[in-house]
Amino acid sequence: MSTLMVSHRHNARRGIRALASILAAGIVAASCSSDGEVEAAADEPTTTSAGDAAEATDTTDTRTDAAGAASYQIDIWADNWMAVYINGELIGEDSISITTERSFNKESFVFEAAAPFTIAIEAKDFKETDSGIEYIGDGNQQMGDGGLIAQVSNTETGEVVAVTGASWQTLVVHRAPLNTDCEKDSDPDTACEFEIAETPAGWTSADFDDSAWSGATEWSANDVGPKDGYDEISWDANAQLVWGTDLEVDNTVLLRFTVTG
Ligand SMILES: [Ca+2]
Ligand SMILES: [Ca+2]
Repeated sequence: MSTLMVSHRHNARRGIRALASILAAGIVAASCSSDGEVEAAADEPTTTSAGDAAEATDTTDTRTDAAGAASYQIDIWADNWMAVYINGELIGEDSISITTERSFNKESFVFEAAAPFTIAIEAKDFKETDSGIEYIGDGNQQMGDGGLIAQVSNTETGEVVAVTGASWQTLVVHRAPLNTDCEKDSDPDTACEFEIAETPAGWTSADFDDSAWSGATEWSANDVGPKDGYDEISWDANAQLVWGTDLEVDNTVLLRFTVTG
């Protein structure tokens, strides 16, 4: 279906391995870059809903052009990092860099929107390199794991209008390591295989078609081990920790949900 990009900017041995991985999976593009660059390069929200074309302001937290707009707050906790978009507009991102060790924290962002509106979240588990491994060379060298929970409430009425769960659509765009037995290898950048899919253009916009994506996988608190900041939020009873199908191998996960009103 979608066109996928393949680039090999690393050595031939890695390239061959990555190509073999692509042929096996048939779905992915691979590249070797430092953390986050792939997503950032393809991440411009290129389409917006009707009526936005004339909006030339650079405000980042309001959408006052739509009739019936209300004020909402999204509470979110992620292992390790996230950015939140409403109808394609970035309204907030994790205040602690993903490269900060044990960067666990909650965030709360306030925004204005008129239902229906689409929430899009880019979530990243920390990985030191595209190998998917962290603490490389240290005694605790390992595959890190991810996890995220969020809820959206109307700031005036307190009504919770969205919580994370299986009804959110997800696309995993960075998976590593595919061969998890490389976890303790002395050279994980050589030994570990990875898959990096192209981040779809316009994926944060309201009219993006995510019907081919998968429902989020719900995980228990025991699975994720949510920590610093998690207990600072009074989570709605229906809010679930979510991620891809693998807490360790799935490193960058895109999530979408539309609040219908
Ligand atoms: Ca992590
Ligand atoms: Ca990981």
